[in-house]
Amino acid sequence: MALVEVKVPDIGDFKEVAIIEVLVKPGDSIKAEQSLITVESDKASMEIPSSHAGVVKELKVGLGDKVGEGSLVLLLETAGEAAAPAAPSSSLPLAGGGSGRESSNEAPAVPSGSTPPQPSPARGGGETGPIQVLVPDIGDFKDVAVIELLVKVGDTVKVEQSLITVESDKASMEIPSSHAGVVKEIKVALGDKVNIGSLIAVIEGVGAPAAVAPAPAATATAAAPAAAAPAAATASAPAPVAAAAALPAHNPGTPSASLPHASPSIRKFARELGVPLAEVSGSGPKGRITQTDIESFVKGVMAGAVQTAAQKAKAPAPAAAAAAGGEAFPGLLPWPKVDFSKFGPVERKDLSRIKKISGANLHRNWVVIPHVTNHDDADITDLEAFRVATNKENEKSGVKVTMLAFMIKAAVAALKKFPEFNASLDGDQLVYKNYFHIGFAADTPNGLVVPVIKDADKKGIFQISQEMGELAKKARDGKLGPADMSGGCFSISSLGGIGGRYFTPIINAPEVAIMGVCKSSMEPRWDGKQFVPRLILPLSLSWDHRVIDGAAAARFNVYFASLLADFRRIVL
Ligand code: CAO
Repeated sequence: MALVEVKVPDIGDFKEVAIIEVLVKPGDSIKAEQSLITVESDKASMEIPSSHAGVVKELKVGLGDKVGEGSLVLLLETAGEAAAPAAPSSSLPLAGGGSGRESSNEAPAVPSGSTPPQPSPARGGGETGPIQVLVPDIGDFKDVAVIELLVKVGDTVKVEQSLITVESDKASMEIPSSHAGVVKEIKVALGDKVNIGSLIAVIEGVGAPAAVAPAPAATATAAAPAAAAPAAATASAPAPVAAAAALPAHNPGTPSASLPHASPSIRKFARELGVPLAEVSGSGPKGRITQTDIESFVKGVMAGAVQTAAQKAKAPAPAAAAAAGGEAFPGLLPWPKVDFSKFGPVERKDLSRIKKISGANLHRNWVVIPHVTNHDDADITDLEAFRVATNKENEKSGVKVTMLAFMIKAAVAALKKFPEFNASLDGDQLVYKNYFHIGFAADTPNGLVVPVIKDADKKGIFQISQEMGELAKKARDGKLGPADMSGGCFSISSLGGIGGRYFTPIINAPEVAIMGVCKSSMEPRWDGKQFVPRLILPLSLSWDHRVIDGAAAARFNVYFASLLADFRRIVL
């Protein structure tokens, strides 16, 4: 075991640069070359890698600290005894004239503190007419990807104004213009790989000579550990304009006016998620974009997408949108923030896991699906008498039959008669199912779950009752597995054991309809001659108007009610 001091290696013209991210913490096991901190100058950001592998013992820097070559970053406990303290000057390659670095004779890299190169004949010399702007010597940045286009055709640019941003795996850097003028053509596109001498743009010179040779736009050195290949990179004054072969014109996309501040790893993270950095507002120092900013951006976009779908399908959905956070939806009032304790004693409890999951699903389903609910009544006088008699006959079996088992059977028959109720939307297609799995909403101490009776068409009332009892128990005990709750075609939500008249059940996507049932009650019904007492079951069928029309929904309800009124119809 040895304690190694990991220091900032030669980072070229990066002097006294601020730490904008600390990427490790004490106790972390890190590999050699793993990034430890990110530093930033006004033109480039760079991750500083570790010279050794080991365990972080102590951090010697913090956010906002200014560092330069040789600054102690952290103490690292390494496994090998021979591990020598990191010495940037000896173990790490130098930028510009240092050890192991190849530099171009034509356009030497600028070591720290050296004089910038003199103006080349082709740059800043008061030229008019088309001027080819090339990638200058960017040191060991080879085949680096263009990650941002900072100008567009027609823009007037100054000397040194950044044109593009390139990025290696450790650092990003802006490439400046060698000339002032109007951008006539952009010759690179996002994702293109460039090297020294690559043609970036054609500029129509304005004729005013540039007073001085611009200083390096950015110098970024990603220092590799001693054993690794040099990874120094220096962007210095542009190389002389060479007669570069004209590259095919690219569509430059929509360049952003200003460079979003983000480290290479954050840029990579954003790219992987397809997040346009220019649209993300940074909450870090100097508006720097952090990982949290990107995550929040993605969440905002997702919520917005749901809202957009809601607007298309069922506009407006203010309550749902507001519940999701008004700030995501322009024009919508934010969710009220109230200090309830001002009005009386309060107690806070976290939502249960089930409530969080079911809440998110219900919310999505409510805002995305254009719900309509049809209410109807079923006369279940005879069926209830049959149910009571059946339970009496089978008292000893231990299986109690409730109205819900009959409704599951009736639902199967109705789905067979109206197949679009046994379907799911998949893009522009409707998927018709030739199986009949019926879900039933179960109230549990932790929240709502929907276990599914599989192949209800192949099961009798007793078997359905028995399975329902088992699934309901599992639900209450919190033991339902994903398989118990998946594959449903249609759901029934029964509040019959509790009370109420009618309600609007929320469709359990990707199903397209749900039957809500409330408590049956004795009501007077006209039989053609007189009012007679009948047991009436209130039905509330919610359906997805993208798939089902109102007339079909009314027919479904009428048929469902007719089955419950005379269950013999089920065998017809
Ligand atoms: N009308 C009148 N009485 C009814 C009835 C109805 N529609 N449905 C059930 N009942 C009676 C039952 O017959 C039983 O009476 P007895 O004890 O006298 O026999 C009593 O109400 C209790 O029934 P139950 O609720 O135990 O059984 P069930 O099969 O009807 O329902 C289950 C089982 C798991 C679905 C139910 O317990 C449940 O959790 N319901 C809540 C569903 C829910 O929360 N829906 C809302 C979803 S949206 O937020």
